Amino acid sequence: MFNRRQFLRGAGAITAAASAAAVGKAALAALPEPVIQTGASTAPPLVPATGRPYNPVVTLNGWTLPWRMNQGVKEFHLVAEPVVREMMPGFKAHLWGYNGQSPGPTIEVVEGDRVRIFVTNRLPELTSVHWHGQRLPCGMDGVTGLTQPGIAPGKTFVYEFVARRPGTFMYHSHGDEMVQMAMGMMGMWITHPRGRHPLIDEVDRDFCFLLNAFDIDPGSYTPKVMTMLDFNLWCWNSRIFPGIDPLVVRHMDKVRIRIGNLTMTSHPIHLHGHEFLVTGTDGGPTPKSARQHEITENIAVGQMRQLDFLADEEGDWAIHCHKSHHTMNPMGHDVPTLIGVDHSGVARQITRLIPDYMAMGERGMKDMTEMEMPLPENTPPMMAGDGPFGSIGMGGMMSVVKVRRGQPRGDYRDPGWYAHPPGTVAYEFTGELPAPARFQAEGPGAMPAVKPPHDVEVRARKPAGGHGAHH
Ligand SMILES: [Cu+2]
Repeated sequence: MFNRRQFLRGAGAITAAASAAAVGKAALAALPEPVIQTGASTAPPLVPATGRPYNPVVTLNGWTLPWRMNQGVKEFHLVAEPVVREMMPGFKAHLWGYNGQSPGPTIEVVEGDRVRIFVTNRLPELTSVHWHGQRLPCGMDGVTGLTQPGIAPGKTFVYEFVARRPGTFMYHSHGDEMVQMAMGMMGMWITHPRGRHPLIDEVDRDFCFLLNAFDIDPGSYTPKVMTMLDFNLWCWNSRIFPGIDPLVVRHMDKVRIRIGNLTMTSHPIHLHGHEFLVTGTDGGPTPKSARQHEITENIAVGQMRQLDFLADEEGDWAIHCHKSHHTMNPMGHDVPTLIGVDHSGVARQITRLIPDYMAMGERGMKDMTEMEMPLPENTPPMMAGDGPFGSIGMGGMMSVVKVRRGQPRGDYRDPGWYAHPPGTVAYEFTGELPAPARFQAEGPGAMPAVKPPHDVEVRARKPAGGHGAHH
């Protein structure tokens, strides 16, 4: 557990660090006390008590970092450190992050704010923080070796710049980047517009989350940092479904969802039941003439997207990555496809050798969600998430937008499952099935062969000038 006295003892030495020389001595008289988060639940929006007012965001399974005003400068304190992240109930991962969690806290500021961020390194190796997408002095860009020396273990560096343009941004490690990103060192940054903005509408609910991915073997706790593509945990804010909180909104709310991608592949994020406008990208607000309605938006690696929609349809609407492997939890990709294969005889023989053997997948793989398959300790189920009608059979990058007429303004509490009006749910047909008429209408004449198939002769010649051959 984090202990304040221990931290301050460390900070005493840090204050003397030469790296801080560029910043006024007054600013360093005392570091802002770091705020540490130990839980993984969604914190309520942090309404600003100081500085310009704005409508704060809600970070899914995350929180916003409180700040201190120091002579007109917003001061934040990020602590890079090993953390334990609950990725879903019953499954914890040993990650690296900031202030007790991965991802780190969301930083929220206002366009034009002067921001000072203290970054203390409590990792066993050097780090630095890159402020992804910000306009800033080059020396504040946070690239180890290029724009600054790495922050050595135990040291604190200071970053200071003006948040010049409004939008959705990210921050992440830029020292031993491959390892530290694979371990979860990232967070979101929101710069709210100063006053009314012609291209940024005011919304009732403003959600944000990062797309991130880990490769953690079943039964273990630490990500494999060398993995490049074959991740087995596809996360929103280092959480996997059903561990991702729902996005709870009031019927007819204007809703904004901001998403940043720090995985190594793109994610087509798909919302059910509504169309959204892509109102912002990495470059800032999208001109109104260039906006189009979408139901799926592909978010490439390193990109941010801002999606706005009117929640005018009540219900429990799925929102998920449309790459179906990304709505799954750990599995081996070398499992053969066995749909249609009757392997009951084989299973009987194998069971003589391996009593626990379980034949899988001959009717698809969803059966496995209902099987009580023994899993190693600290392993999430491959597909899980119980809904009101049974197993949802999904994991990974998935949540539910819950649109409710009765949801009070500003209330983010889960209202439970949607009570469908009578007669509006798909139902089982129990009458007699009519014979399919089209089979009689179609015949061999429906698509006549151009030419009866005869033996086909192909002449192939090796490009290197070898001998021709007849087949
Ligand atoms: Cu995906």
